Amino acid sequence: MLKIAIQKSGRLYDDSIKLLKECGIELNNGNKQLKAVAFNFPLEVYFLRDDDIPQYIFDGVADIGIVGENVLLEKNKDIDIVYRLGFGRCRLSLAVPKAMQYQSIHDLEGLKIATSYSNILQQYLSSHQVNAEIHEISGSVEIAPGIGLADVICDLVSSGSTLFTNGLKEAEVILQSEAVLAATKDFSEEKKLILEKLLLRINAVKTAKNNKYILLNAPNHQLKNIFSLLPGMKSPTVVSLVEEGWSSVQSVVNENDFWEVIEKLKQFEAEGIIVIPIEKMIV
Ligand code: PRT
Ligand code: ZN
Repeated sequence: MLKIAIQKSGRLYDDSIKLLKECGIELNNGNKQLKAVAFNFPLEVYFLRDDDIPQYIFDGVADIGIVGENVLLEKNKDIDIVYRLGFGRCRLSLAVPKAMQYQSIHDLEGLKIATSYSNILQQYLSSHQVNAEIHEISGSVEIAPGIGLADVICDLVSSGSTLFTNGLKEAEVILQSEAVLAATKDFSEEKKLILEKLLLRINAVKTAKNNKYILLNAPNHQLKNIFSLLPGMKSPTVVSLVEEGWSSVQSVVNENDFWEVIEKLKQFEAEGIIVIPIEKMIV
């Protein structure tokens, strides 16, 4: 059985559980136990504090885990990132009091910086040859300047509202982060096969989310133009309509260029465009 560690509660919990569910993996974790076994997939799930996940994977207690890249880099264990999951996005930033005239990282020379990410911060400061005093605290970093504990902070930011309400402004982004699937470097052949199966499912779920199924009608003289916009997985499907000179085209379109493609399709006389979400996509 493959052992996966996920966050027990917190910002990554819901998305981690949702991902397993979308992969067709059913768990019985109604009472928030420490671990749960999947009914229909050889997977055992451990519920842990996110900070402990890299160590558990490194020690081999868990084989894989879902954790923020920020935590993984801070803990600096010799484990691999096998999939970037696209949720839990945030950035690790240096933030300074609003009134401070911040121009460059060198303005932090000699200052006191509060953070829960002292390793990442130290590396960043060293790479810019800045000497500052790092004050490690485990939570509520944003209040440190207000209570005189530090001059500036280095903390995770998503909307920026925590910084704003604490009279701080973002000065430098040190790291862009998202949840990742991390894995031990040391797998048995059996576990490797289970991980491959899991990754196939995760990839099918994520690829489906990034694509939409599209159906449209178009005059035959525009089909070449339309195919160039909608290459699809292998190539688009074309079916003749009863109406002479017209065809129906079916393909997939990437979420990122969706509206741009739709606008061009209209220019190429496409009509009756229908767009449908895809549940799973195995390329
Ligand atoms: O109990 P446990 O130790 O497991 O959880 P935790 O409290 O340490 O972590 P948790 O649940 O807060 O966050 C888990 C992971 O979510 C982090 O390691 C990040 O990878 C990711 N993540 C994404 C965030 C945020 N966004 C985020 N905004 N983690 C924390 N924050 C905090 C930030 O520290 C600050 O206090 O939210 C505040 C800022 O948010 P904005 O929206 O006001 O900018
Ligand atoms: Zn934590």
